[in-house]
Amino acid sequence: EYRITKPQGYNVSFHYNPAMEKHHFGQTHPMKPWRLTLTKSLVNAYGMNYAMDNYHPRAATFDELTTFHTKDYIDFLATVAPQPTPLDVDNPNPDLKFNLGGSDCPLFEGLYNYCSMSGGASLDAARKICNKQSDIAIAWGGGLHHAKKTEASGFCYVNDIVIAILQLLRVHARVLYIDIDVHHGDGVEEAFLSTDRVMTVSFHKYDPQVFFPGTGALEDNGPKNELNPGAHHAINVPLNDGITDEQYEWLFQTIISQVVAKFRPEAIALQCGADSLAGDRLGKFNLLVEGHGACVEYCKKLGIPMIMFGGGGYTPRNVARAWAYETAIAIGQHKNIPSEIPEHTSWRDRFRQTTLLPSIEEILGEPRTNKNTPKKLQDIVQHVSEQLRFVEQ
Ligand code: TV7
Ligand code: CA
Ligand code: ZN
Repeated sequence: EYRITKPQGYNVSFHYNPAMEKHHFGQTHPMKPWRLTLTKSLVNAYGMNYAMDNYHPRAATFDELTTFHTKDYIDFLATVAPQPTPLDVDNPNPDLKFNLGGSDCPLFEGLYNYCSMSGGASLDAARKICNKQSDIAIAWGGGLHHAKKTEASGFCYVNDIVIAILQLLRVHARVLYIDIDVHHGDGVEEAFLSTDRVMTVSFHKYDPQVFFPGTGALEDNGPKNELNPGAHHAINVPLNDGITDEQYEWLFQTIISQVVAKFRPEAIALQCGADSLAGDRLGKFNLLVEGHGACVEYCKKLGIPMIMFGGGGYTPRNVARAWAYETAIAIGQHKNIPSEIPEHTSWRDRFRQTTLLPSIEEILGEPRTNKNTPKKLQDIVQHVSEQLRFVEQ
C-alpha cells in the first residue's frame, strides 16, 4: 500500500465533500459529478491523503452565497422544484427564470445542495489560505467560472471562485486569477471588472460564433474608461484547436511571469479545468496531463499562497488523472509517484488503461490538427506585454 508522508513546513489542504457525487445533471449531460469521486479514489490509491490536511467542508450558507449572488437568485435556486430535462436540448423551458431549466443548466434533484456544497468547499479553501493554515488549498468540486451574479450559465449555477476570491480579498491586497479551462472564465472576469485588486487571466479556445461562451477576445482587457480602476486588469489568451504542451507551456510561463512581475499578487486562484486536455468530450486542445500539470507546477514555484479549483473536464478518467497528478504536484511528489496506477483500485477493470500519464495516442488515437501558428502566439505575447505597461507598479 502506498503512503506518502507529510512534507515539513509546507501545508496542502484538500477540501472535498463526498455528497457532491450523488448529484446528476441528467443521463446525457456532459457534466458528471462522479468524476470527483474518481479523482479522490486515485489520490487515495497513491496514498496522497496522508500528505495533506483533509477537510469535509460544510455547505455554504445563504449569507455566504449572497456575498456575490443576489438574494432573489439564490432564493429561487433554493426553492425551485426539480424538473426533468427537456427532450429537445436546444429548446429550454421558457417559463423559467435566471437561465435555469434549459439543457445546459437543468433543474435536477438536490441542485441547491450541490451548489452550496461546491461553494462551501471553495470558501473553506479560501479561509485556510487567509489564516495561513495552508500554503495550497485544493477544491476540485469548485471552479464553476461561468455563473453570474444573478444568472446560471454553462453548467455553473454558483460562482464558488468569486465567493472564494472575495474571502481572499479580506486579507490579501491583490489576487491573481488564472484559468486554464478550455472555456473563457467570463463570470469571474465580469465580477471583478471594476477593481484593480483582482487581475484575471484566461486561456481558452476562442471562436465566437461557434464555441461557448464566445467572449474573451485578445483585445478585451476590461473597462475602456481609464478612470475605472479595473481598466487593463483582464487578460485574455484566445487559442485555436490542437494546441500542444510545448506551445501552451511557453505561452503560460511567458505571460504569467510578466503578470506576476507587474501585478505582484499576494494570493493566486487557479482554475484547473481539465477540458483543455487531449481527448476531452467538449474540448479541442492536445494537452497531455504533463502539460496541464506544468502550469500548476509553475504557479506553485512562484511561492505565493494558492487555491486550486476544478472546473470543466468531460472525459472522467482523464479528469481524475489530471487532478490526481496536480494534487501530487501540490505536495511535491509528482516526480516520485509511479505512472503505473496502483493495483487495488477498480481503475484497471473499468478503463483498461493503467497509466497516470498516458501518451496522446492512448488518450486520443489521432491527435487533433494544430491550428495555432507561432506568429499568432507571438502576437498574443506582444499584446499582453503592451497591456501590462498600463498597469501601475
Ligand atoms: C466549466 N457545450 C462549462 C462549459 C459549458 C459549455 C455547451 C454542451 C452540451 C450540453 C448538453 C449536452 C452538450 C455535447 C456543450 C449554446 C448551446 C449549445 C445544448 C446541447 N451536450 C465549463 C456550455 C455549452 C446538455 N453551451 O467551462 C444536455 O454538448 O454551447 C452552449 C450553448 C445551447 C445548448 N446546447 C448546446 O467547462 C464547468 N453545452 C447533452 C445534454
Ligand atoms: Ca480558460
Ligand atoms: Zn470548460
